[in-house]
Amino acid sequence: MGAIDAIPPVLNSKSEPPPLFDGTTRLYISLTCPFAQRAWAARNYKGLSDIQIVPIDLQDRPTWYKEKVYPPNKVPSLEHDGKVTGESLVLLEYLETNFGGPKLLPTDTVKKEAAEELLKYADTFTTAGYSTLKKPQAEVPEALAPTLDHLENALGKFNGGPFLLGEFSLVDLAYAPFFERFQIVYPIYKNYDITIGRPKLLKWIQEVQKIDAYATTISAPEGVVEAYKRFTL
Ligand SMILES: N[C@@H](CCC(=O)N[C@@H](CS)C(=O)NCC(=O)O)C(=O)O
Repeated sequence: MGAIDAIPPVLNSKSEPPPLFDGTTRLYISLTCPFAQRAWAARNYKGLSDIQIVPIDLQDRPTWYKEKVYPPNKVPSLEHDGKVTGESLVLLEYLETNFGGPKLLPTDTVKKEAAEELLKYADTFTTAGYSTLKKPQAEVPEALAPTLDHLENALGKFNGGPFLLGEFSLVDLAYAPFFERFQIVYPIYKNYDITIGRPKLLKWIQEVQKIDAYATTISAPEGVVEAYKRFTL
């Protein structure tokens, strides 16, 4: 697919800004940020190679990013049509509405309702995932059960998956970057496999990771393990 191109160099505090607001559409990301990964993979899947990927180094952030691009100073953000939009879930819908390429939201009423419910639930899932990383090992399976079971049950609704609405959609992109990281770090830091007894979830993440548009956005597991140590403290 056209949009799966070489990843451009990462910009840091020493880098000049791109020629801002020159009509180019730019998606600012960090190569390791799960929020940014949502929008990055959606852009790839839709084949939107006209949207330039601009990776920035969050540990050594260019000052122009906050001053001239996105005052909240977070990624992702999208420079498009003379304005900048942030918030990953907002951006998923923005890409869906304002750009071409394969659609990532269903038109079917029942699936649309399910999409809305699951997109709303995404924050509950991520919050549970991060807060449970701080809990003692013995409490982990019970603390994670409600959110993991919610997704396992959701995967049974539409032709048994493999994706959350049956076919691949924005909903999968809302969850997968976080699930991918939790699947790596829970066995290591909490001796707990988050897919144990949840075969649909295991199949789901495997299928998402097979999609080229997503596969190119996956972070190296060693980097995830190292970066997530701080969430366990
Ligand atoms: N709610 C935001 C969260 C984005 C976010 O927290 N991104 C992190 C990187 S993974 C970030 O930019 N952190 C920098 C900071 O908070 O200063 C979204 O969904 O886009």
